Amino acid sequence: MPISIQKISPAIGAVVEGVDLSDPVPSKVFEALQLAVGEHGVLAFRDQHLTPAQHVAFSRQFGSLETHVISEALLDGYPEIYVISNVVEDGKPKGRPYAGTYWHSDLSYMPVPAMGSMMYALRIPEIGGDTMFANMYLAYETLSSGLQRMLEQLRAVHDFGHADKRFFSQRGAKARLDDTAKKKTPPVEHPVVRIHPTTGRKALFINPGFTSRFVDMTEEESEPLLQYLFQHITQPAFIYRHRWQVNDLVFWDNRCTLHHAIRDYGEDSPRHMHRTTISGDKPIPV
Ligand SMILES: O=C(O)CCC(=O)C(=O)O
Repeated sequence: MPISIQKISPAIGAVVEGVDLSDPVPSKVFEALQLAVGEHGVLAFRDQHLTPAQHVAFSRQFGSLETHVISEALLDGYPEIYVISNVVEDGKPKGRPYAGTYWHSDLSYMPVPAMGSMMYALRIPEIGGDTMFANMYLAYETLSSGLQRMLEQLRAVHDFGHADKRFFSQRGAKARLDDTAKKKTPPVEHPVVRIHPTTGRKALFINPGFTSRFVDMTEEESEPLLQYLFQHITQPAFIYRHRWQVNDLVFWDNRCTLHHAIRDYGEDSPRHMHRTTISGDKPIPV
């Protein structure tokens, strides 16, 4: 069966059929997927039957893999797999529960952020637990030329601990990031607009989870423009919402998308996912 790549929503995402990810993909298919992920932002593959080793092998075709700083959520024997799970067995959590329940781009808080992530669904709640994805090319392209020009001159600070401050401390919850993980992730700076290395398109590169302020400005000064941009970025017309099925593998491009896991299911609804994270390059400024 030849490979087919069909758009899944007007703004972002495609479904890929005709590929079995349990075997190394031929170089022609690999090249098509590498182009497609930059173009569509998100690629969904249904009904894939993958062991952790096969998941890692497919991911490695796209680059070297990251080991997540939250070491207690790594899969035994497979440190390249970050487990996102609310399952508890014998009193021990099987992974990090309810990760990424805010808009973000994976590892934007690192000096070299992730190129892509591949999440494989092992257990899914009967209802709920979807993931939303937003198109950062469209977010940039739909701004006025004046604001585009201004943003192209700016850099922003990204900080893993910022999500705790923006989303969790206000709700009275305890910090989700411990001191060891914080020490490994001091704040970094990136251009606010980046050029995607395969499509050549400009994408906004800020996110509510990890972007704390613009460089050379205070948080207070940055907040009004950041808030405007966060609202703009996440408007419904720029979004695809993935309803997971067991055995889905979703590959997203962190250079031109944001994503947000929806926490609308409880501890009595098991959700268990494996994620690999593909290393990227330093963001290319305009
Ligand atoms: O669980 C999800 O749907 C996404 C989790 C997430 O945000 C991430 O892996 O970066």
